[in-house]
Amino acid sequence: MLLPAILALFFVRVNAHASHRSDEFYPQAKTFQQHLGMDVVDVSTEPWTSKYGPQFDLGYTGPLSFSHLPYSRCLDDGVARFDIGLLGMPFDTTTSFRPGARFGPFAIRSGSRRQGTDRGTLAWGTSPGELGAALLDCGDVPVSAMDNAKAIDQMEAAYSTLLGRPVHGGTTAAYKPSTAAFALDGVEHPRIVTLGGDHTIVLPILRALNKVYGPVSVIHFDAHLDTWAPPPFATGQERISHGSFFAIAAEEGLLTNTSVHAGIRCQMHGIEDIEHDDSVGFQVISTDDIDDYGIRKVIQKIRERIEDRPVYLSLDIDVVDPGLAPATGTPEPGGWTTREVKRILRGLAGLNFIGADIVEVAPAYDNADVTGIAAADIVYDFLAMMQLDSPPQPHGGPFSESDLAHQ
Ligand SMILES: [Mn+2]
Repeated sequence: MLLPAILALFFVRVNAHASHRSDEFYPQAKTFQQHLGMDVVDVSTEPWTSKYGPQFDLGYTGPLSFSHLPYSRCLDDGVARFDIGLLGMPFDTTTSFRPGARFGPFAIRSGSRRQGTDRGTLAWGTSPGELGAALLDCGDVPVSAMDNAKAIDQMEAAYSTLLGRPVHGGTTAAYKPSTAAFALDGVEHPRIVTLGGDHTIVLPILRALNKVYGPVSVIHFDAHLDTWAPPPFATGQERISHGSFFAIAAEEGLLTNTSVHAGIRCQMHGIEDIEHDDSVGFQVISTDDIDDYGIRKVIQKIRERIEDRPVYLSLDIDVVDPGLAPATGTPEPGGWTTREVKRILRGLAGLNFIGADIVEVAPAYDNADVTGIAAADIVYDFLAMMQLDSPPQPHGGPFSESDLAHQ
């Protein structure tokens, strides 16, 4: 019986206090500023734009697109034109160990927020934006998380849809067409940088590319071979995993036999793994080759392997040491540094890239966003690498040719 009485008393007091406050703080209906003796500002004479200029997004604000690029749902929007599109494939249901790469596109875009594609670096000597390709974030493919066969078909359909779009044709005079010379129809096709997703996304991508270019070479940055033969007794769907998709692609005739791995250091079942890898069409550059032969030789060997063929680049973030990129499904200690990977990518500029991806970023395992930031930085490098005719020279500064370290 006591409680309702206490509550009733409380409400009476609160209401009385409220009306009392109103009278005390707003006598004669003055504004709050007037009451405090402040000058009254007529906001109509000082709109934001005349006082501070246009509204813009800060590095940490605004809707999330890659590096604040324009964003379009390109699968629907047949009007938006681009030369290089960024496309998320949030798929992770063929992962063998730690899942979570469906959040990769989000983590990479989030990691890119402080970047600008119109900003250059000393290492590149230019910026992706200056090189002329119209860049557009094409959003994410809404893939099924429940039906892998459907999801793989959805990714192929999405990639084919974008490959079939007319290109923008460049935003500056620096733009150069790059794919018509290799396309079976002789027409210039857009290029796509895909944000994975687990590594299986490359199978539907290669299927889509095959329809435009025929079989292609692949440069594959990864700690793992990803050419493993599907396990015995696997169902048709189980055969396709993020460790077998290159073997499936070779079965389907999507690859030339002139592909190359870079950064391999995984445990293997035996020499038969390497023999099978060879039959899928890959040459192996191991993680340790960078110490034994030097980074320039690593670059040279990749370039010699690919020559002037159309080439697709796929980079599994686990090629980077897990200390520098921990957020991935199958981490392998002893990897390349982010700096080494970035330097090799610069050395590949001028090859005939028809597309690229970065996969296996699983941000649930990240610390302080380091993996998402590293992945975004690598995507920035892709955008420059895919447009330049040749690798950039060392920046110079106080150094001359004779100061170059020889390896
Ligand atoms: Mn992989």
